[in-house]
Order: sequence, then C-alpha cells, then structure tokens
Amino acid sequence: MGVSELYPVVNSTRSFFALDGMWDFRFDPESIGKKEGWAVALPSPIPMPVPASFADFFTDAVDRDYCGDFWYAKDFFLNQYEEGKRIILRFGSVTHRCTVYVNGVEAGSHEGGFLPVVLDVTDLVKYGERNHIAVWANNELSETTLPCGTVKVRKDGRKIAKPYFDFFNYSGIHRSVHVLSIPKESILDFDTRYELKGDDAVVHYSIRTNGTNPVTVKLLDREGNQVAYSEGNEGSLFVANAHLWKVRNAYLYRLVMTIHGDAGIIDSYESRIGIRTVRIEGTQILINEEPVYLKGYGKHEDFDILGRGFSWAVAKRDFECMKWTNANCFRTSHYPYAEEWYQMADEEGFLIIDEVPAVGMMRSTHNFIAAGMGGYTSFFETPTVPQLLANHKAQVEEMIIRDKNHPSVITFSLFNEPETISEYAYNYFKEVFEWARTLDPQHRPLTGAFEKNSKPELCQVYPLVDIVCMNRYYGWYINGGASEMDEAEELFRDEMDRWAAKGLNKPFVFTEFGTDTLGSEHKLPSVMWTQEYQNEYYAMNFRVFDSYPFVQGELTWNFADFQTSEGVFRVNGNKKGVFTRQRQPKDAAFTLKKRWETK
Ligand code: GCB
Repeated sequence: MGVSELYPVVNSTRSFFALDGMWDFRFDPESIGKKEGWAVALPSPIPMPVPASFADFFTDAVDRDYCGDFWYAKDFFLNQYEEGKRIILRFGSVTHRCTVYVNGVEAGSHEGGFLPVVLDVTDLVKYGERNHIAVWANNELSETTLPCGTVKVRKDGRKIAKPYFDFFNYSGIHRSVHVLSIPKESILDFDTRYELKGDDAVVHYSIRTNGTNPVTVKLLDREGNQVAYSEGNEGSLFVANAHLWKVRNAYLYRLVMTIHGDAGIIDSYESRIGIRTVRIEGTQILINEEPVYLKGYGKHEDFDILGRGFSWAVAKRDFECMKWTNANCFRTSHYPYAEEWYQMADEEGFLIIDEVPAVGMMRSTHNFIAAGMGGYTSFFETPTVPQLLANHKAQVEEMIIRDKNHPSVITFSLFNEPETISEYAYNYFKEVFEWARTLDPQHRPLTGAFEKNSKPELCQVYPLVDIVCMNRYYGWYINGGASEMDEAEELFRDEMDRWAAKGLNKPFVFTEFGTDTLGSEHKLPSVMWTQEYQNEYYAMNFRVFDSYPFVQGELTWNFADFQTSEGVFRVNGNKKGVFTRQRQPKDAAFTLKKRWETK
C-alpha cells in the first residue's frame, strides 16, 4: 500500500475538502474518450450529482441501464498555502473501475467498485489555480470481476449488464470525493489489538509512518481526559477500569497519534476506537468474553433515486429502524459499504459482518434461484480463475486495511453463495482464507455465506470458516405456500439434523431467510407474497432456529426492499424487505421487534 487509506480528518496538520455536488458527466459507448482527449476536456457533458448512481435520474431505459465506459469531470481550486503538503485525491468508491486524470495527466487506476480509490496527486496539481479532474469509469461485469457477471452485446452494439447476482448493477461515483492535504512525513496506517485484564485493558498498537521522527500516542476518554500515553511506533497502552465497547452500548475512546520533529508537531491523526475482544469458543460468539446472539439484517446500499449513493439521511433512518426492531447486527451484503456506515455502527454498538464483493460465483444469471432449487452450476474450473483469485485477494486486503480498526466489525465474510462442492472451490477458497488470516491484526473470525447446494455431505468449504453462515429459503424457494409449510419445516429440520450430526462445534448464523412480500397484500388463509405469509414463514424459521443450540444468530433477508435487474422472479425489485424501500414497516417488522426484545 503506497498511499494511506486512512479516513480524512482535519486538525492542525491536516485538512480536506469534499468535492460532492454537481459534476460533468457523459457516456462513452464507443470507448473513444481516452483517444479523443476527454481527460483534458469532456465534450458536451451533462450535470450529474455526486455521490449517487447515475441510473435512476434518467427517464429512458437505455440511459438507466447503460453499460460500458462513462466519464465524470470536475474542477477544483487549490490554495497557495497548500504548497509543500502532500495532496491526496480520495474517492470513497467508483463502480466498478476507474482511471483518474488530474490536469490531463493519468494519476492512477483502481479495480473494484466498493472500496476507496486513493491517489497521491502532489506532482500533478497547480497551486493558486484551478485544477481539473477527469474520471474514466466502466461498469462491465465479467467472470474475473467482483461481483461476477457478464455483458450481453445486442445486435446494434449496445451493451447490457447481466449480473450473476440479485441487485441492480448501480454504477457511478457512489461515495464522497475528498481532496486531502497532509504533511509529507505522515501517519500512513495504524492498528490496534485488545487484551482484557479484569477491570482493566491493554491496547496494543502499531503505527506506520513514512519517516523516522518519533511517534507518541495518547488515549483520551469520551470527555477528552488522557487515560494512557505511550511512545514509539509499536507499544501498549494500559487502561485502568476500562470502559468496554459493548453490543448496543458503545463506548469510544480517542486514539491520538503524533509525529514530533525538532520544530514541533509534524503530523497528527486521531481515530475513535472501541476496546472489545471477539472470539469464537465452541459454538459461541464471544464479545468481551460474553456470548452474543446476532439479531438483524442482511442489507443493501439502496434507495429511491440515489441508487447506491451514500446518504447520511438514509443511513440514519436505517439505524433508527434497526434499533426499533431491537436488532444488534447487520451484514454488508454483498460488498463493503461506505465507511460512514461503520462509523455509525461504532457509535451505536452495532455488530457488522463485513463482506467482500465475492458474489455471483456460480455460472447462471439467476444462480441463487437455480442453486436454491438444487441445480449444480460449476465455476472454479475455468482458465480465468487465477485472475479472479487475484482480484478477490486484492479486495479482501483493501477491505481489511480499510475496516480493521472498527469495533463494530466482528467478522469478515469472504464470499456469498459460491459453488462450494468441488475440489476446485476448496483450493480456491483455501487460498483466499489463508491470505485473509495474514491481514487482520485482531485475528477476527472469518466466515462466508453458504447457499442450499452447500449441503453437509457435499460442501468442501465449511472447514475453512470459523462461523458457518447459512442462506436458506425453506418455505419460499423450496416448498413455498401455506399448505406446504409443514413439509418445508421437515426438510429444513432434516438438513439441520445432518449438520448437527457432523458435530462441527462452530457457531451457525442464518445470514438469509425471507419471503418476497408486497406491503399492499393481505390474505387469510395466507398465500405467498402476503404480509400474513411473511409472518408465518418467520414463525416456522424461528421454531427451527430455536431447536438447535449451535444457531447463534439470525439476520433476515432483507432489511428493506431493493432494486434488482428485471425478470419474472422480481416485481420491480426484490420485495423481501421487512421494511419497504421507503423504510416503512411491513407487519413482520413488529414480529421481529417483539422476538428480539427478549431473544
Ligand atoms: C440469495 C442471495 C441474495 C438474493 C436472495 C433472494 O440467496 O444471496 O442476493 O437477493 O437470495 O432474495 O433470492
């Protein structure tokens, strides 16, 4: 990692400004922009808001569903007094890949649409003048990209994205863009690890700088009082009577790291940290040595008009809805979310299963349905797999570097519903898991979400995970309907009995279960798609979960209705939300609220 991934802060040594707002934009269906100098001047642009997906602003389908190259551009002014600093350009994400130009010169490229693009542009900027940023981006999917999919090229040459996954291929600059000015000698990265000793705690830290000047570290409590101090790039802070970061009862300390020079402070970086441990013991998930049962949701970054663009307002509403149902956890299905989600979870004491965008690793446009019905779709035997694996490992690394210091993150999920029954799959994931285990200083447990084909008798990959996350739809894709609910339950119990017989001695967490439900539909007796059916389905699932003590969590699918590609299985999107897309409760929300009050 050449350039620091640290989230922007302002203090006496660092500053930043956001470039959110209207940018220039245009599609480049023939991929001519690079040759024709669009990096210098974008011809005939239209205004486009950032952060946001471009799709849902348009009123015609060709633009909404655009697949291919597209460009963003914006000018910014850099003051004279920034000269001598390091200037960093930071995009929270650009989906799915980009090359960034500053004043017409290429500054760097990035693959993957859900993690930051951080570029040192010091040598490219002009001070006391306007500077021009141009971004070439592309949203095509393939079997070597994360997430996986393909592109259909129509006879007229127009491209259409064909995801192997069940969410709309929203694209654009989805998160804030920041221009940072930081000292030339600076703090590049840090990490912490915690040890509890009775009422006290030890914070082990390590700090990476790009210089040799000495570093000091202060730990401040919530009120700003110094509770511990240390010197050196590596060391330990002893915290007497530590306030632990607890589930839904967070306490955040401030870690202040400073580089000192002869003439005073060279650089300083402050981050909030939560003292807590995470560990698996047998079938239990222990936070601060106390067992926790995960209650909550698989989510998406998805909202009307914004698409996948980050909005503090939507995130705030989502946390309020989750808290109202007494949830304590969510999974960032199926990709790492904007960093602000993790900051809010740190504050609110929420637990996060942090997922890399490894979704669609089964060859079928509706793999999750094909697989749910027992169809086998191979994936890991193809010659392009080394390229996929390299991308997968790179994104695991970037995710762990970005998110490793959030107390809310208790586990990293390294896949969602891939093919897992071949030896090829085992060899592939063995490498991914071994790699991830070298990257996390807190050695958190690792996991991945398994679909129905990953049966106890066939799945090769479950030995690699510390928590077995299961996505199961008995009573929806399998034996759906009120008259077959009893059979669905029987089949579900049969599978659970077979897992139990394996005696894995690992926690199981249900990371998906749910029914498509229309807020408008009621029927007695129930039929699929009604509010009554969603409630009955949950009641059956809960009976099953409660019968197996190794089940240590339930995250319903999904928190809210969300946009998908169109098709016969989707009514303008996936309607498995417990809340509507506008974040109003369906009947099931009241059921969950009641259950989770005491669970
Ligand atoms: C799954 C997938 C998820 C889908 C869900 C569904 O198994 O992991 O992305 O949205 O099923 O609703 O079918």
